[in-house]
Amino acid sequence: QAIAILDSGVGGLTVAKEVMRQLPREKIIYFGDTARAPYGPRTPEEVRVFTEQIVDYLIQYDPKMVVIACNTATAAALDYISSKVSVPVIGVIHPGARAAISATKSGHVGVIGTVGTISSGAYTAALKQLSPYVEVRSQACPQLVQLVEHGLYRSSQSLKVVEESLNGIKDSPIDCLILGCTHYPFLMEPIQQVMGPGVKLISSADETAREVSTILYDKEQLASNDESPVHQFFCTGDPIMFQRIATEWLGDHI
Ligand code: DGN
Repeated sequence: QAIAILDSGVGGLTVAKEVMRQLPREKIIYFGDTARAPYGPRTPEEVRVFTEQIVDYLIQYDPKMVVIACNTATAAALDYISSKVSVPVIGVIHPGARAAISATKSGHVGVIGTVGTISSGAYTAALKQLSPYVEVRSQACPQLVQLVEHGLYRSSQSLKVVEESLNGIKDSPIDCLILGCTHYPFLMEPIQQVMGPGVKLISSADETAREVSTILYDKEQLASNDESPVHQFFCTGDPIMFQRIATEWLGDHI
């Protein structure tokens, strides 16, 4: 049985890569809804419907768990999807919030994400639930996802777009910044350059992969095969662009 991982596009590959690193025996079925990305500007209802369609598709493959590797879809649909399917379903917001709370020293945490994620207030709620006195500064960065979906994250244009997008948060007194969109780790370098060395960037990928591992361990469902698993990838848009980005990011031909 595989672990199903889904996103609006290539962003969830940042989570898939970490799951592959921490759990190399696990088979992954990845779904990127590239034809309908970005999800950020869509209404929560629409994102919920799309997420449900993808999960219904993936459930045919009988996965042992589902990872909603998209913050926008986590904010809009995690509770609904969890109540619908019988296997464990996890999102990326709580793992990201946990990682930030353990990293911050000053208690001032920044969050960047899509319009959908930031306006849902899901990060602020998750952070305050863990640590009531944490100060949260949030900023929506709607331009960044398309940079990644179009394969332009290594282009000279990306630093300029990142600089503009972070204008509202770069001078705030935070000591860590949650990359609250799974596409953003593709832009780790320009984001770090703009924020400066004093701000630690938090990707929810590591912590999410750890949660996958804990759940499978507790349920005694960790894979025990000796041969390397063969992963499967699905996308709804241009498969050539998806394959190019996935191959580059995962460092392995897919
Ligand atoms: N990668 C997704 C997220 O984490 O929110 C969303 C990107 C998008 O579709 N806008």
